[in-house]
Amino acid sequence: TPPKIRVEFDQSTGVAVMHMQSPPVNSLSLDFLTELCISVEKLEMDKSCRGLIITSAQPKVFSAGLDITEMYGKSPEHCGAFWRSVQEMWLKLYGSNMVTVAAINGSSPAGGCLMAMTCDYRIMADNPRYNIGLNETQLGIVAPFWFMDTMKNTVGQRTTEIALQLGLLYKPADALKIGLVDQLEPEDQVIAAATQTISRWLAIPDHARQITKSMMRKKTIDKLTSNRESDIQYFVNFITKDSIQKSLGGYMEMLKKRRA
Ligand code: CO8
Repeated sequence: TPPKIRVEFDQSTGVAVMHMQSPPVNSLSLDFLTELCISVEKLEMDKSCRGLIITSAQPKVFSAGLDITEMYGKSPEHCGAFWRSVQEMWLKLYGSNMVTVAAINGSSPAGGCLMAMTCDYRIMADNPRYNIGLNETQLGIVAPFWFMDTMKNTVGQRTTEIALQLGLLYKPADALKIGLVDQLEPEDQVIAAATQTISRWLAIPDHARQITKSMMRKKTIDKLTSNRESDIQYFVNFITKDSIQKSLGGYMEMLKKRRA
């Protein structure tokens, strides 16, 4: 199978661009997340790499979020391994020493939004057909505490309460208004704008910026790190319930019908 992640590293700038290329919609499968984590780890260990831009090679979609087929009709063991890889992705990206910028060139629901929120800065394509947000409740599921924390850290408590209960997906202009994204650009300029932003961030001494980032995020990261196993247990119990499986099945049907 072809690689789901393609990394372009520019030695002269110290910036890597990670293209997610898992057709059709970059859904976060176990394989995809494993590959992504390996790529991030490699870059993290490479001292010459100081910045990372995450973007999509698929048209219209940044990432459709967690791959629902990894949570539907699967064994508890599989669901557990899958959830561990979701945690790993979040821990690696939210705790990265690199400057990270999400170049959101398409829709970014649920896990896609989570991934974008792990970055230091978000630039979204100014196309009203795209949306972004944590829409879990619309699927009859509940965003885990660390999804909630990440959103709270991004847009604040009040906005998060509303967004999460209603499972809101925001158009780019509205996402900008609530601070879920930081900047809008015409679609074909999103990556160039991300490159520009990152060079500004890289002008700050690395150690000072890194310590600041890590101090800001430490409490949130420690909360998951010290509850990892119970979070997996909770997820597996929740997702394998008959009622939840039924919701997920219905949601997948709806996705397919909508297209037909
Ligand atoms: N997982 C698996 N397959 C998916 C997913 C997904 N998340 N999203 C789309 N697909 C499939 C579709 O079913 C479709 O399959 P097929 O070709 O067989 O019909 C194919 O991908 C293409 O999808 P669309 O035709 O819908 O493509 P569009 O370009 O029209 O739309 C969107 C793209 C906007 C991304 C749209 O597909 C969409 O809205 N997808 C669903 C997104 C979503 O709701 N994701 C939520 C996942 S749950 C999550 O991330 C966090 C869960 C936390 C769990 C906590 C429990 C405790």
